[in-house]
Amino acid sequence: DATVEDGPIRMRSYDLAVTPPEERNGLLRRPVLKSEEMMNKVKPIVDDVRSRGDAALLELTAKFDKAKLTSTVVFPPFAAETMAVEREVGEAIKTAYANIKKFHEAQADGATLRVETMPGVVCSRFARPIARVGLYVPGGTAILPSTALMLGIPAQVAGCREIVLATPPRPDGSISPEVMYVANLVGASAVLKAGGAQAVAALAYGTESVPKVDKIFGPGNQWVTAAKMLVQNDTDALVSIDMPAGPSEVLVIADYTANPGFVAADLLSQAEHGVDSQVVLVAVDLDEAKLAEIEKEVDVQAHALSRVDIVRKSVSKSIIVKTRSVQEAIAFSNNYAPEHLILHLENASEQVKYIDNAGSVFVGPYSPESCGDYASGTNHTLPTNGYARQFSGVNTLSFQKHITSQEITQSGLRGLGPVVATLADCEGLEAHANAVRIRLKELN
Ligand code: HSO
Ligand code: ZN
Repeated sequence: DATVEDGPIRMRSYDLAVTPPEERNGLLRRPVLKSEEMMNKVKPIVDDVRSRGDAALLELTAKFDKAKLTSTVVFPPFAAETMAVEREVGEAIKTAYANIKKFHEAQADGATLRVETMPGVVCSRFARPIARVGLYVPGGTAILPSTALMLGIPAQVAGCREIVLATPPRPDGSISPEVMYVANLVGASAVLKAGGAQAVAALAYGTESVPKVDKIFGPGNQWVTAAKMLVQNDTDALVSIDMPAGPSEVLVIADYTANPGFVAADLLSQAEHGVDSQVVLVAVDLDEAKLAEIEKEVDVQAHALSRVDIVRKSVSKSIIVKTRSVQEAIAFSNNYAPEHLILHLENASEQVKYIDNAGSVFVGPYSPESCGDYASGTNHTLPTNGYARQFSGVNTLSFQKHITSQEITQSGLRGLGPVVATLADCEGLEAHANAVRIRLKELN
């Protein structure tokens, strides 16, 4: 990019107390995703892969990823040279793998829930893995083996039978060895060398070489997100998705105890993801000197980053919200419902009980988001765009579904049957009532 700009890298400030309500609502809003426009662009791609399968996939990969492939899927055992990573990186991946696995194993629902609701009426619930899952690992400006870990480990822990990992190939047709290394660790049953809407379509419908899956997971750009929404709505595809994904976000709440360098570093770690990353600093009764220190740190640290051009764009759209109290700050955060929430607060752990909406919380000065992004154990595939109000991040249960069952004894049916017959009569559904009465008659 030849149009590298210069000058300070700064956020815009708002004082919440004097911000009129409409503007205050504006602070909570993320940039509008042009979802309808994207749907129209993505539909022909999805349809093409659906009808022409591998041929379409190969053409689209040549067009969008500039990779000329002869086949799109690699099956295990993966060739050693495709997974060759530096020793230090391999060790780091293994430690991250162990932590993430430990946390996600603890989430697995292996127990059967059994409740006798009335004498002789036993209701149960048990979990089963989703058989075939597709994991989308974005390409683009960064390679993301961490995303392969975050999606692959819960799939493996849940016991999914088929794990298809899709990621765009590099122009030479290869996949980064780090991603292949993780694919192998998590027991991927296939690696699909494709990205964007075409990869999502291949996972949803299957092609001659790509196995069809039952659920598609993972973050992605607007094309990927639109394609996921599209296939989810097609009953022919019979596929579900993890969550509606948008650009990554962080909201940092900082009070007088906050270390300005730490706060700035946390803001920038999110800002470097992409030009559309959302970064919000909520200041709790900070004096101008402290705020100026944080802003200076943002500027200085940003200029030292290799991704300074990305950061410049995302920071310029980011905001500082000044509040008078922790309560006011947390209320704002709960309304914003950030993907990541970092608490640079005195007694930060005491405040967690007031957090109602957030994808993942980072408590205290020594819990940077980076740790959750890579290796502490929590998942980094989290709800964005305010969806933390009603969605959880990806977790082991995302790869399982629950089946309920009931077993009723003869005496149980004597007790429950009349209740059911009455309700069936009330709904005018005679056959339902008969299914009970025919048995009650036999029992008498
Ligand atoms: N912060 C990103 C995840 C990530 N960070 C991957 C580094 N690599 C979205 O939660
Ligand atoms: Zn990150």
